[in-house]
Amino acid sequence: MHINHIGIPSDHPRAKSLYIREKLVNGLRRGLVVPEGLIAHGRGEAYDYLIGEHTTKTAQRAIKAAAAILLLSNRPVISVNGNTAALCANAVVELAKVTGAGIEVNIFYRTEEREMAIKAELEVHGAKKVFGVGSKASARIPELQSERRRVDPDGIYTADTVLVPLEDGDRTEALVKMNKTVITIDLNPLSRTSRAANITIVDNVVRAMPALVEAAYKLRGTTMSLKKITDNFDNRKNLQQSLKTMKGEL
Ligand code: PTJ
Repeated sequence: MHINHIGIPSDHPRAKSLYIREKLVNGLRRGLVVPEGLIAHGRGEAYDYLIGEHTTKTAQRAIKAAAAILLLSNRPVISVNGNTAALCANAVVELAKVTGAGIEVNIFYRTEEREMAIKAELEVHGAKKVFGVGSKASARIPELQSERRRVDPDGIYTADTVLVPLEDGDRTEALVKMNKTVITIDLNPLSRTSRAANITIVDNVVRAMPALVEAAYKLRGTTMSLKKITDNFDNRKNLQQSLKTMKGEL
């Protein structure tokens, strides 16, 4: 049995889940994550438990459709908040590379220090350009009151597709109203975000983001019609299927 430096034995039945918590706590200490982010994660954990803490077939279908949309888009952008930066900055950068997407920092609890910390974290993982930091976030999403309304005119504001992992519902609704295609990753299939998005991946961002990278690499090299994949995807049905899976687990 191996015990790591933070004291989690590798054969602990919930080791994986505890490692993820540690990543977030570490992110909090480094100024990426807000305390509220830990609460949000706790809610996510409860839903993760209900789907069996693995990427379901239903989530895989959404991941494939999301990868296809990202590849088809002219100006896709990945929106990054504190939790996403702490949990999977690496996969965000990789996904941006394979799909040609931009990366933008967009946070609910906005401070310049956090914006800079998240940008630096993305750069450590290889991001060359990060939108939305400081005065660059000079455009406004109409009808949105939170700090999330401030976006980069060269990023989210003019994107055709936006990936918004771990989101609050308001902005998803506002982005859809702006005629953007919105993809989200949210473990709660009942959230306003999940219902408002065009494609919802009901999975832990820790698994979904690397799975998106893999799907994008696969689809990039195939002759399959990406349009057909996206046309055949029905988000409402997919969400219902996720709920069924949760009931089945019970
Ligand atoms: O970094 P900031 O300032 O932008 O703040 C980020 C948080 C997450 C605090 C903020 O966006 C927030 O308050 O989010 P909500 O409204 O609590 O929504 C978070 C949603 O993400 C909930 O539906 C959770 O179930 C879900 N969630 C939490 N952790 C994960 C998750 N979904 C996927 N993977 C996770 N690890």
